[in-house]
Amino acid sequence: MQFGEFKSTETINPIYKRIKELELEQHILDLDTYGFTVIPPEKVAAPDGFLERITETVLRIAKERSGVELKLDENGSVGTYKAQPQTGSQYLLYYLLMADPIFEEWLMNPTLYTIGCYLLHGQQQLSSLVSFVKWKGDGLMGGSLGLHTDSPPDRDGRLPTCSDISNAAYCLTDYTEENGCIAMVPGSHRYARGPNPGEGIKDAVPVEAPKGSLIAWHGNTWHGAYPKKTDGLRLNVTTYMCHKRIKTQEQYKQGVTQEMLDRNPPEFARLVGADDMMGWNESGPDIAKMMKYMSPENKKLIAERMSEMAKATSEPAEVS
Ligand SMILES: O=C(O)CCC(=O)C(=O)O
Ligand SMILES: [Fe+2]
Repeated sequence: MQFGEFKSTETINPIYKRIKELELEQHILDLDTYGFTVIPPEKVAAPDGFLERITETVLRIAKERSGVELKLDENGSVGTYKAQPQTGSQYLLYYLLMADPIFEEWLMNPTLYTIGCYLLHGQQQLSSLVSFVKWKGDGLMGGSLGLHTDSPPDRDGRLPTCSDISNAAYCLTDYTEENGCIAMVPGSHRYARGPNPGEGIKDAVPVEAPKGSLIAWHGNTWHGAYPKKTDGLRLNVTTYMCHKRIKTQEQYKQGVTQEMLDRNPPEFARLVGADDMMGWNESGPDIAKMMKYMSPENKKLIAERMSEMAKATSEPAEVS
């Protein structure tokens, strides 16, 4: 029997095939079972030297925004950097896609792209691209793990059972518990709600991974981070994607330039919402722009629906 070609799953068959080609089956099983996975550097498949280039770029941007020159083996400081939230031992660098073309290259990384596609059924868009810059100290949550979900909960804390969010940290430094790595509560993505205060801490595990790894998780998974006890930086690039029906954190749809769209494949345009016609004014939706960047699967679906409608209107009305 041939899997990957079923008619009823036409839109997800390409994702299934990509997962197999990239040998990510184990990681999909981890995500489904435990709500997170660690993809080792060789399966992240970034080109040679990419990790070093992106690390240097993040350090350069940190210097531009804070006035402080950071070194991987030394503790940092906030300097003149104002963006919140921040503590005495951590801040976040935001809106990185607009800061250097290397982040466009990262966004199109096949492994990262495929994980987002799987969790969000091909309907993913970039919500934020940030770097958590962390050094010795209590971290963001004052010494507690700060467990939370990335999917925005309802007012009563409930979440949909599907994933609305796919998040992934590309580790630019080694992740160990002592180094203040991310904490996960295995299986918590199935609870479809966020943690109550203090809940989940005893079940949390440190997610240890060498630099160059990609730690990916389902938006419902309870997670936080351990305080950093060692000297030096813990650095990452975190790519947070959301389903197209959800608001994005950063404003890529408005910010991305035509030049950026032109130098990247149509998948990039869809990730930054160039095909999103919502938010129109008296001129109505920009259907031509939507059609220009729409995925082949959606185009096919629309063509089929239109031909059905045309057929239905051309058939003679039934006389009773
Ligand atoms: O600092 C960490 O590793 C946790 C970060 C986090 O909560 C996130 O990226 O959503
Ligand atoms: Fe988070």
